[in-house]
Amino acid sequence: MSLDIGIIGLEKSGRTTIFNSLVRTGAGAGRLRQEEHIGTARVPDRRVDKLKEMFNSRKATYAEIKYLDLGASIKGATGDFNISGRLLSQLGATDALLCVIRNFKDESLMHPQLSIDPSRDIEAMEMELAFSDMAIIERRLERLAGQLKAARQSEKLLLEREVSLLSSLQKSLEEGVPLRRQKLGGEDLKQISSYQFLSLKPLLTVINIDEEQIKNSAELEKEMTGKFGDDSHRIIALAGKLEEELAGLDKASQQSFLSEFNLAEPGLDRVIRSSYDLLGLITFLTTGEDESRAWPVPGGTTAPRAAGNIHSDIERGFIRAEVVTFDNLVRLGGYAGVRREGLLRVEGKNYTVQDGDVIHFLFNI
Ligand SMILES: Nc1nc2c(ncn2[C@@H]2O[C@H](COP(=O)(O)OP(=O)(O)OP(=O)(O)O)[C@@H](O)[C@H]2O)c(=O)[nH]1
Ligand SMILES: [Mg+2]
Repeated sequence: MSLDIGIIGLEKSGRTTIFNSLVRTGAGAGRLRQEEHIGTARVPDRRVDKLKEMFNSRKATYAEIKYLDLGASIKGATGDFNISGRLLSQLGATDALLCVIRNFKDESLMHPQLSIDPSRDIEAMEMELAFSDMAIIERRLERLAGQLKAARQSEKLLLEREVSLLSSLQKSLEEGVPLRRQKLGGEDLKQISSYQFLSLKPLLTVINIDEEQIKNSAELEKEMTGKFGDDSHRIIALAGKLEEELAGLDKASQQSFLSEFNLAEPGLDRVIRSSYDLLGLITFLTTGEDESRAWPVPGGTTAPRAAGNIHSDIERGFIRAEVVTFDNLVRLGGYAGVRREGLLRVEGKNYTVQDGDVIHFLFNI
């Protein structure tokens, strides 16, 4: 399953700094081109560590998210820059966007708008995404108008339906409602799935703050979330530069670093987890001598589909799934206890996998 998140933001907002810290834990980063970086981050999950310990697994494998730092900065709606060409097709292919907003002060580093104002920059980014979508819609509507003139009666209905859908999306965009906030039904979503609409993608805004602002970061997050956030647009404040240093330390030094700043966990862990939530993913787990592993699947995935993530043979030859919740498995100290309490469930092919299920699939091929 590919989970790709594209990083956007104004020039010098800290995108590469945050990218570097995010992918430090993963399989490492590489370059696509000059200034274009791609890398994976590990989704932290204590459940995997616990299973590895309980079952003496040789390795632990975590879910991973791919981040793309595409270099090209988005200049804001007032600039002369449009998201187009290579950048648009790269961003269009991602599952979600992460937008870095600068809130750190540095006299020696000019902000493109000359001052620090996160609300202004969030609005500008939203507008930039909306402009990109509006341009796509405009071009498509022009073409549709031409096609309609030449269309046979039987084709007309379909074309007219698309015109009416795109026109209503256009209207809402003009009123400042990003596509992700427009309650679109499955049919509509399917019809527009081939377009590279950026405001349709779930958005994670990361406000890049100074160390001194950490003590007020919860308030800042709350304020910005109140103004701009919702289920499909999460907002997190993060001290980018500090996180970059933190990511480079060993576990013990990290711990003392965190307590110095009164933090429960690295901010990056929250960013990664929020990315995961934003994508609507849940985790099921597998464990054994070989490996304890977290598997990301979209909420609502059935057992055979989930099995297909492990191997297509297991999906094809699916017989049943033996399922126990992670909490029960840990509480009862292993499978013997789980069986004794009757908490090992046998589920069939219509079972919907839940977050935290530890699953053993039975199959034949
Ligand atoms: N004080 C402070 N400086 C930061 C922070 N994050 C990034 N910087 C600095 O800001 C400058 C730009 O950071 P980058 O991560 O390169 O930003 P970018 O958005 O990738 O920039 P470009 O790709 O060059 O447009 C660097 O000198 C960073 O060290 C931060 O949280 N605090
Ligand atoms: Mg950069």
